[in-house]
Amino acid sequence: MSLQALIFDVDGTLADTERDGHRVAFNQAFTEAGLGWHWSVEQYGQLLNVAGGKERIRHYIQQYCAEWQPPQDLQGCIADLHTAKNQHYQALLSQGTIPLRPGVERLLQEARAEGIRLAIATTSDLPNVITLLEQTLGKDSLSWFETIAAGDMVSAKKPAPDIYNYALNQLALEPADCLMFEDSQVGCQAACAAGCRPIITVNDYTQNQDFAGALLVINHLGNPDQPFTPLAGDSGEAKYLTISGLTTLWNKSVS
Ligand code: XBP
Ligand code: MG
Repeated sequence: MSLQALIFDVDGTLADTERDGHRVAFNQAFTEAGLGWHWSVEQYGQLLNVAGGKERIRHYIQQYCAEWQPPQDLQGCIADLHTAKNQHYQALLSQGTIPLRPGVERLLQEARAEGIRLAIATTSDLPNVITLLEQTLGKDSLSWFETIAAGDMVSAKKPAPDIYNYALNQLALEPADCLMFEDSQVGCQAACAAGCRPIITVNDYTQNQDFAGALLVINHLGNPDQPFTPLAGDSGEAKYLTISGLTTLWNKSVS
């Protein structure tokens, strides 16, 4: 048995898309719809506990908009806001201002060179993922991933394991054949519930969260000239994650 595949979360893991991407786009959609809603950087950190854009808007309405008179078709209203938000988000990505996180491109290339299969499991919608990948890694990069499990392909969003189960099913692999990469507590819970101890790369929004069950917690994947900071778990002498380092970690996790 050997490590077969790496499965990546997108938002917060491949790129820091939340604060300056999704959040800004949500606010643009709210303004455009004539709503007086504005999600600050701080408040958005709380709202991120609810995965999924439509689910997040619904949660916000329930928690913070007691005075607001909802339209008869609330579901349609939320869907329209979410569609508009995604258009703004993709326009923002197309400006090229949101780069991949340190070590992401290097590790993906290394995995491809060593025949390790790649997949994505995200709460975000597929067109958002496609735009991010094409913008940062080029059009060809979509073909690097055997499956891109995204958004409403499953009904229960993270922390439910469904999107990981969907990706594993598409890959025809067991959780023990894979390593999963996440940045958040809800993502960590989803990976654990799917049967895999994830590797966590934290960001500003998630650095103080609880990553019970994670194999390793670091600040980013690292690069030869940009070592990661270990936060929990055993990264040995490694300064950046390589396929060889991941194989060692994976061997320990399955033995
Ligand atoms: C992160 C999310 C998403 C995005 C918004 O997804 O929670 O909901 O904030 O995306 P992940 P959508 O970390 O799983 O990649 O608006 O497209 O849902
Ligand atoms: Mg994430």
